[in-house]
Amino acid sequence: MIEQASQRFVSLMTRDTLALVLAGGKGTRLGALTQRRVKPAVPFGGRFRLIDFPLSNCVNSGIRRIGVLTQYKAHSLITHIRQGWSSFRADFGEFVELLPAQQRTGESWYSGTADAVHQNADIIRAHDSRFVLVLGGDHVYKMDYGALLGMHVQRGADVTVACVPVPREQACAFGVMQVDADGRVTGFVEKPREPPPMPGNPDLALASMGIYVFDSDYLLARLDEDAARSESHHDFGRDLIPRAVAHDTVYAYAFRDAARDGPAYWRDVGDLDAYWSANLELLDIEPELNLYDRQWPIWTWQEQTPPAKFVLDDGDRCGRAVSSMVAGGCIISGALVRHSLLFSSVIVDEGSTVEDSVVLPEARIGRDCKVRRAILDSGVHLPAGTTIGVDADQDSARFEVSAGGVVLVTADMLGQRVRYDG
Ligand code: ADQ
Ligand code: ADP
Repeated sequence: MIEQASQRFVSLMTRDTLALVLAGGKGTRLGALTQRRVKPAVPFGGRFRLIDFPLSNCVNSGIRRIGVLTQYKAHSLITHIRQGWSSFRADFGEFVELLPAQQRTGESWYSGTADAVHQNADIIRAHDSRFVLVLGGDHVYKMDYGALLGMHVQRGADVTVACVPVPREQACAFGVMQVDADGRVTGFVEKPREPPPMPGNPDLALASMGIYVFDSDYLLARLDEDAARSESHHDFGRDLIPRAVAHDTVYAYAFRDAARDGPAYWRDVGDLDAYWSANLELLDIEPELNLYDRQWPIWTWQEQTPPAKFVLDDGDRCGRAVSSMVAGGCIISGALVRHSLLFSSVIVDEGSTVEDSVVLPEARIGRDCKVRRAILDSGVHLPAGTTIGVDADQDSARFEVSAGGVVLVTADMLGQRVRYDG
């Protein structure tokens, strides 16, 4: 009975929430993968784009009023949102709407994450929701935002920030928080050089996930103040959240996996190595991120494709894939694919071997190629006999090589024309 009553309560809150997905940032650490497309539009998991994760989390949590804030290189992101996320019923009060930088408040384009939200203050006010949930558009995770909202209301917080513990040496890439025994945030530093450790655990630091719940009136008032402060960067992590911690009531929501009794899966695919390993981790027999979970599906848009096909070539070589995921439309012809993730409509020709690689849609690997530890961008066409991941000097002369030795190949690097929304 209590359970039922509290579920009803959560559904009232999720319906009274406007989610704003920040998807305009000019991330640079994914190198040439974000040369044409903003990071939330980067393909992930054989079928999805990064932004599908926060958007699916919203839908699965019962939040169906969503704005997506775009600015930098938004073409493929806009195409994807239009194709995959525009069928909400406006007459039910449900929508995913694009909020591009459009100089609603002055002469400038979005200058920081808080400014991006502030420039849409009139739209937020018009939607008249009690809560605003601010999300990054580029993290991989499955999260019920209803639980986060529930805690926000229970604690009577002005702001609630979702957080996970991360190894301390990685914490300088995040906002790092300190909390008291009650879960109240007592300190917040954005990307500190020396991240403060978690009490009793010197190897971990508590990272902000960049996910914030605000009461709408509170948020709009703080954004007005921030806009007037000339010394501000107009950024949530650098300005708004630290000030809220100093002056107001900020609580931390620990993102946990009840089944594992530990921190939940959350990946900030910050650089090429993290992108490559987060994709290949999906090939584990029991991956931490289960994409086959019918309780919490990840939605997307994808072209209709015929099934993946594995064929013998003339010399009777068997086209096969082992420890791999192969999306629709792929043809593996007399080639071996091992421990790799192939997105849709990839073609691998006779005599080639693809190992430990992530191959984005519509790439073609010609005959007798050897590809190891690589990321092939969409539309890449490797000429017959190409080797990648075999000769490090040759790779670094032609392609982008990550710190961890993963080779990124884009169509531009091969002087090839690219399909614009790939
Ligand atoms: P970062 O991810 O480094 O840190 P940022 O680059 O501001 O912060 O990006 C956050 C999100 O906002 C991304 O989805 C990005 O695309 C988007 N964004 C950035 N600038 C934008 C702009 N001008 N207009 C629209 N969208 C924009 C943040 C927090 C940290 C936290 C990490 C978690 O600041 O405290 O630890 O997220 O990854
Ligand atoms: P000019 O000063 O010759 O107009 P700009 O490079 O400033 O050249 O602008 C060229 C066009 O691009 C203009 O139409 C301008 O409005 C548009 N523009 C400039 N900056 C941006 C931006 N950050 N986002 C979207 N459009 C922009």
